[in-house]
Amino acid sequence: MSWSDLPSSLQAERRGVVAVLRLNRADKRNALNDPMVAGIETFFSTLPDDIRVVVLCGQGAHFSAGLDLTELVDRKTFAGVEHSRSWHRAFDRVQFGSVPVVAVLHGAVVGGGLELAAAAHVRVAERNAFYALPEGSRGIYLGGGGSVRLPPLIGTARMMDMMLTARTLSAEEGQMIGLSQYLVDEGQGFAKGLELAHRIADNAPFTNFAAMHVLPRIAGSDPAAGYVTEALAAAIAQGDDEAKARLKAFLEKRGPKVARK
Ligand code: 1HE
Repeated sequence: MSWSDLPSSLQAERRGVVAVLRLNRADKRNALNDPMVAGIETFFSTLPDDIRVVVLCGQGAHFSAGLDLTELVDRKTFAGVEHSRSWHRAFDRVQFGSVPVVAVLHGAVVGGGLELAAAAHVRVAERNAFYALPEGSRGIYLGGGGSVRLPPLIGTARMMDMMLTARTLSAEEGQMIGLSQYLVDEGQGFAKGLELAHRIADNAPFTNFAAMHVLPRIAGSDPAAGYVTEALAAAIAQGDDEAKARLKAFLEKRGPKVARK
C-alpha cells in the first residue's frame, strides 16, 4: 500500500526513519470519520520495514475534535457496535503495531481525539492544548477504547469526572495528571515530537518492542506472572547482538553516558 492511497484527510510523509502521519481535515477540526479511521488502521498495518517510529499530529488549529458527529445521526444500534469495534481495531494497530508512536497534541484533543492520543506511547502537548470528554453532553458514550486506555493514564475517578461534568482540562492540567509526558510552548510540539522520535529510533528495536508490547501486559498482569515475563524479556534483550555491541561500546568508553539534568 502506498501512502498516496490514503484518504486526503490523512497525510503521510517520511523524515528519515520516522514516518509522520498528520490528520488533515482542518476545516472540520480533524473530526474522525470512517475513511480516516480505516486509513489510520491501514497506515499502521503497512508501515515500511525501515520505519522505526511514527509521529502523529494534526493539521490546523486542533489535534482532533473526535468522532465526526454527522456520521452518528442515523446509525442503528448494532451498527454502532461494529463502528466502535472498527475504532478498536484501528487504535489497537496504533498502540500494538510495529513501532512506537509519538503524538503531538495542540488545540482540541477531544472525545475520540483523546482516545486516539491515548493509544500513542508518548504524548507531547503544546500549551494551547485542551482535553475534554463531551460524550455525556452529546448523549453518547466513548467508543474508541478510551474506557480501557484512559484510566491507567489518569485514574478512573478523574476520567469519570471528565465524563460526568464535561469539564475541559488545560494543557497544564493534562500534564499534571499524566495525559501528556511533555509540555512545550505553542508551535514547538512538532519539533519536540520529531526530536523524541529520532531519539527513540536510536534504541535497540527489541527494547522498543518490549516497552510497547511487554510492559503494558506486565502492568496488567499479576505480579508473579509479571516478574517471570520481565525475566524472559530481559534475557531475550541481552542475548541480542545489538545489546552486546552497545554494552561493549560503553565499556570501551565509546557509548553515551546518562546525561546529567
Ligand atoms: C465537526 C466536529 C465533530 C467540529 N464532528 N463536525 N466531539 C465534540 O463534541 C466536539 C465538537 N466540536 C467542538 O466543540 C468545536 O468544533 C471545537 C472546540 C473542536 C473547535 O471549535 P471551533 O470554533 O474552532 O470550530 P467550529 O466552528 O465549532 O467547527 C468548524 C467546523 O467543524 C464546523 O463545520 P462547518 O461546516 O459549520 O464549518 C463544525 O460543525 C465542524 N466540526 N467538530 C463533525 N466532532 C468513537 S466514539 C467517540 C465519541 C466522541 O468523539 S464524542 C466527541 C465529539
